Amino acid sequence: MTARIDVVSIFPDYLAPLDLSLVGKARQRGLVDIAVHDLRAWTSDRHRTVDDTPFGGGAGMVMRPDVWGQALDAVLDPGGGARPSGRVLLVPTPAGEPFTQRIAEELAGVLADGGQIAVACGRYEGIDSRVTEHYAAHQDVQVREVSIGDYVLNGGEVAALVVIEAVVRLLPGVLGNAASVVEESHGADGLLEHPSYTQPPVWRGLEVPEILRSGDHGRIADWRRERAVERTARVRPDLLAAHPATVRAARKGDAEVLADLAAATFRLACPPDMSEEDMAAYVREHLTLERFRGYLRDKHRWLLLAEVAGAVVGYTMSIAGEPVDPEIAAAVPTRPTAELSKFYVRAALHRSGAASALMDATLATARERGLPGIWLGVHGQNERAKRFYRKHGFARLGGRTFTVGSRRESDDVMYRTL
Ligand code: JA8
Repeated sequence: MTARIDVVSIFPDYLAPLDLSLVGKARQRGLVDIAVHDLRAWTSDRHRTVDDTPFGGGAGMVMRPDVWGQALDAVLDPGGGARPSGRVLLVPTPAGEPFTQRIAEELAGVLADGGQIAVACGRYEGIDSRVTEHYAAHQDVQVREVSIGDYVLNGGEVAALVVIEAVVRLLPGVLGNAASVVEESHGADGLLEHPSYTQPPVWRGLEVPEILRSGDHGRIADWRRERAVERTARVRPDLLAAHPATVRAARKGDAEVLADLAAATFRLACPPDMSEEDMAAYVREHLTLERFRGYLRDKHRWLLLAEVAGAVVGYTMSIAGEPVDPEIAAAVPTRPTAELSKFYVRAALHRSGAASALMDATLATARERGLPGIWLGVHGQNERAKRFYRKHGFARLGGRTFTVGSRRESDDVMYRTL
């Protein structure tokens, strides 16, 4: 039995777009049978009345249950028995549950099994509440009141178009390329999409990111995942609740991702007035791929990575051993000691829990190494970082000055016992 959708509205012409594009083609190809009905066909008075004033008072009009009952009995044919699979009465309303890709998948499942969806498009202040109550009590009708977003439309018709398009494209045979269904935003991994680019390589002075033209499919996949996670963190941090940060030790093969991440995050900890040239010079000198390969081989260092949804979003590097700076050596109260030398998280993920997970793992690793305390240097003006370190048990020991490029900078030195 073909999938069947009935739409009931006082403005059936509003549903004309269902003849077009992908949904129109699916109908022509017999993949789905969609019928649009005029609610007024089920009125019985001279004026074809569908609404009346609300009991209890208030502005506007409410749609009459008797008219809707006639209409829905006719299109749903409950108990008619001809349709073996599920029936759904779908009511778009701002008071409904949020319509999601998951609901679209469930509705597509009902249709694919030969079921039926009847969409009731309300107008005015909505439909008399007894209508959903009545059909919800019907053994083989599932009532779903859904909202397509937190705003108010003039009626359910546009919301019905949204729901029908989201559902029909999931029906077997509708989309040519099945992979595009699972690869896109709100697919299985619950992340927003990475940015996409096509020809030309330079447009109005804007270049396609070099990595996408490199042909290195492993690095391209990593880059896309990082951009997807970053975008999700910025725009929809709520979606990241499903992807708690995890921490692991960095391995030999991580040198490249570490160098990229270090170059991207270094400027976050720099004073706001530091020049691009000074920052770039520091990155070229200290944060190269070769440097990280060396760091990863060094027995006195341990590097940890924070990952969110499979993307590396932060790292720490710690160094066990005597402080090189004699002033710091004199100030650190316990021996042996270690320096928390680098602690960086991508800016978009600063509030994601990745930093705390990294800190917890870094301190745990220091304890496993039998270290009684750990110190760090943080730029004196980096109040956000200092607050974070204080929250994680660090306290100020003193200060130090050092050079980046042409500038003298001053750090706070902080310390905590383990
Ligand atoms: C409305 Br009236 C009416 C009916 C359905 C919907 S869905 C939405 N966002 N607004 C208004």
